Amino acid sequence: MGFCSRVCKILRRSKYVILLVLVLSVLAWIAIFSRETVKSVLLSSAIKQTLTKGESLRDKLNSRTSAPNRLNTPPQKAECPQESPLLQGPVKLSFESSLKLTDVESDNKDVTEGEYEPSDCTARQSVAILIPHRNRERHLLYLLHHLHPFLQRQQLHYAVYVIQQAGDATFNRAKLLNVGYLEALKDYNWECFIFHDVDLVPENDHNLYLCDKQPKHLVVGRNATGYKLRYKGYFGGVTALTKDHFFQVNGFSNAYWGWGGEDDDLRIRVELQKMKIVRPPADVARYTMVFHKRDSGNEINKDRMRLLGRTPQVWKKDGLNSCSYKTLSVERKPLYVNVTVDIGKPQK
Ligand code: UDH
Ligand code: MN
Repeated sequence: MGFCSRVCKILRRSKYVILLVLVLSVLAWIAIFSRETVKSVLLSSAIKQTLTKGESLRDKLNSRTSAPNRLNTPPQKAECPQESPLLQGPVKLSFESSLKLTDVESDNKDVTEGEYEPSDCTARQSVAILIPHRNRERHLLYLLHHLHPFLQRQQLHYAVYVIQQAGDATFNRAKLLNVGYLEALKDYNWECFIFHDVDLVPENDHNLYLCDKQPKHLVVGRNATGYKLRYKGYFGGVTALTKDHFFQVNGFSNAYWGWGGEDDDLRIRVELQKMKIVRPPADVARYTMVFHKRDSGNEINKDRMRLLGRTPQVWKKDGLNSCSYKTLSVERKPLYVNVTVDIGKPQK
C-alpha cells in the first residue's frame, strides 16, 4: 500500500468528521462576525450619543453660534424666520398700579431664571439684556411685564440680568453695565448685549432686540421728548452692541459717577473704533419712559465734560479691563438674574 492510498483511506474514513469541523468553524465565524457587527453598531451609536450630549452641553456652556450647522450634525430645529410671524407692531402699554410680580411670573411660565428660548425654532441670536438698577422696583416690574412677551414675540434666545448697585454711594450706571457684561458671560457666551434703562418700555415690537454689524441705538424717540432724538449723537437709554463691539471699545468708562456723560463717552469710544451708530426707523424705535424724578444718589455729574475730553487718551485703560467690583450675590429669580454688586465709590 503506497503512501497516497493510506492517506486517502484515512481521509475517506474521517470525511464526515472533517465536514463537521468545516461546518462548525463556518458557523463559529458567522457567530463571531455578527457579534462584532452588533458590537460596533452599538458602540458607534453610543459615541454618537456622547458626541451629541457633549455638543449640547458645550452649546449650553459656551459655543452656541447662530450658524445652523454645528459639528456637522444637522440642526435639531430650523432657524427661526428672518421676520417673526408673532410680531404685532405698535402695542398698547399698561402701567397698572395693581400689577404684582406674581402676576408677571404666572404670565411668563416659559421663562426660567430669566432665560427663554423658542421651542419650535432656533433663535437667530442669543441676547443678554442688562438693566442697571437701584431702588426702582416699580419700574422694573412694568419693564418685565412688557419686555418678556415682547422678546418672545421676537423669537429670541435671551436672558434678563438686573445689576443692582449695593449701598448708597453715588450711582454709576456705566460701571454696573460693565459688571453685567462680565457676569453674564460667565453663564453663557452671549453674542449680543442690550444695555437697558429700567424705565424705558418699548412701544413697537418691530424694534428688534438683535445686534447689527454696527452698534445700534434703539431709543430714537420717547414720550417725554415728543418722540424726537434728544440731541444729535445721543446714545443713551437702550443700546445693542455685540460681545465683540463692546470688547473692542473696552466697554464703558468706570469713571462716571452720578447722572450724565457715560453714554456720550461710549459714543466716543465707538467712533474712535471707526464704527458707525445705526438706528431703526423713528416710527419703530419708540419708548414710553415711566415718569420719575431725579433719584437721590444720582445727581448731575458736574465733571462729565472734563471726563469726555480725555476719553481718547484713557479709553484703553479705563473700562472692562479695569472694572474692579465685588459680587455680593447672584440670585436666579424666575424672571431675571439679580446680580448685587459693590462697585465702590467715586475717588476724591
Ligand atoms: N437708575 C436706577 N436707580 C437710580 C438711578 C438710576 O436704577 O437711583 C438706573 C435706571 O435703570 C435708570 C437709569 O439708571 O433708568 C438712568 O437713570 P435715570 O432714569 O435717572 O436717567 P434719565 O436721563 O433721568 O431718565 C434724568 C433725571 C430725571 C429728571 C426728571 C425731570 N423730568
Ligand atoms: Mn429715566
